[in-house]
Amino acid sequence: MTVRPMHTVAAFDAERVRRDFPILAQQVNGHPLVYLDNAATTQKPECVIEAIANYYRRDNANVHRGVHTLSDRATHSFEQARHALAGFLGSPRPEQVIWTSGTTAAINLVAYSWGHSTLKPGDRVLVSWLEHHSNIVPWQLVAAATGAEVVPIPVTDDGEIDLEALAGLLDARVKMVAVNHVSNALGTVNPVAEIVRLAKSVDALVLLDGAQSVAHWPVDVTSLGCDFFVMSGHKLFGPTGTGVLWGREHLLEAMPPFLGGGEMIDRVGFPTTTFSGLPFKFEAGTPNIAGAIGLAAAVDYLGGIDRRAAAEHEAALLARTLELAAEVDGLRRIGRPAHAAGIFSFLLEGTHPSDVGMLLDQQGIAVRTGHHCAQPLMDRLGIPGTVRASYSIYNTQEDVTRLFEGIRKAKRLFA
Ligand code: C6P
Repeated sequence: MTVRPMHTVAAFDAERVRRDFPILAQQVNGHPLVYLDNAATTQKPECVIEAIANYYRRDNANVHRGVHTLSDRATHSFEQARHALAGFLGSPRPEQVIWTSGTTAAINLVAYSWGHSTLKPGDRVLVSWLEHHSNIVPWQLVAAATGAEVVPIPVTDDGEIDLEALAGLLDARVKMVAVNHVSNALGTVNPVAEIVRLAKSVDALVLLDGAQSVAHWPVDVTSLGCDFFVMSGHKLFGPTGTGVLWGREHLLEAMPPFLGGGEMIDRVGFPTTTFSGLPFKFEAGTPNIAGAIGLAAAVDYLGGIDRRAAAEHEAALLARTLELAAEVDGLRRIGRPAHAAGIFSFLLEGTHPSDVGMLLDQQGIAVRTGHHCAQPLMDRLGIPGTVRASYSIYNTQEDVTRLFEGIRKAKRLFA
């Protein structure tokens, strides 16, 4: 599959990239918008918005059903989108790409389908203390139903997975190690190769939650060595309500359907029904056709970006952030991972995170505050939550400067 760039950015230029995102050119509360909530959701380039609008303007029809021209066009674009995502993720076959509504739905699919059919009393699923709730709760639900146990992998005070502790937890009871690629709360980039190597030493499967990694650098599921990889389209410049479960073919083949209904069947009868093969076995009901097409447009857009340069640009934004943070009395960075993606979590002495967030918003600066759907991690670190600034390809050094002007103003107001 070849990705055809819509346009090529010769040298990485955040100002140029920025102009592709119409939402960024607005004032919020009387100030130019500084959007630093990219870990929650990224903004969408014009080409993604256009792809969705054009689909509804010209091609809208249901897929895999009709003999008419519009249905044929919709089906073609929808399946082309699957090919695009397969190429983007380095999947050997497009059939290994299952459309979901996002990371949460993808993890639930694995937990229910694989978990219910495989886990037995006494089996263990390891998840780290760094996980988002969506990589904890589905496993707890399946554990409650099967008698398996969910065991947390310790993390260090710096916010890194404790690999020695992980090694100590591994034995024949462990059937699944489910961890994120990048922590949404702290930005920690987890050492996937080492985690996979350890998990494989006891023949456990590895599910990698890539919700926070795919937008920051190219991901190749084959070289990562994981068994399942999950992601959300809306954190990758695509629309909400889209996502992917990627899995090894033999595992997906062996897993029973999760949801039943149209699309996923071969033949329905009484008393028995037979099911479709991959990927349709896991795609009951009318899918998010426009969403898949929009996500493919986002992937196409990224094909025109020098992603290595973009990653270096984001690293430079984080480096400058840490320099400026060191100059602010009473500012405490939360988590100090050796390898971090463009996420900066902090607390300001004597203030509540949500008050800081509101004061920043008044200055047109969008950040997220709270527990970031990572309550166990907040408990582990002994804090109620953080203020989180998260960077993307369209953020600039000017945004970093504005963030710290905002922080200093908040500090003065609370003094
Ligand atoms: N994190 C954040 O602000 P969904 O909602 O299904 O698209 O993604 C869930 C999810 C799973 N794993 C990780 C690592 C995530 O960061 C998220 C979403 C957002 O941090 C919303 S809570």
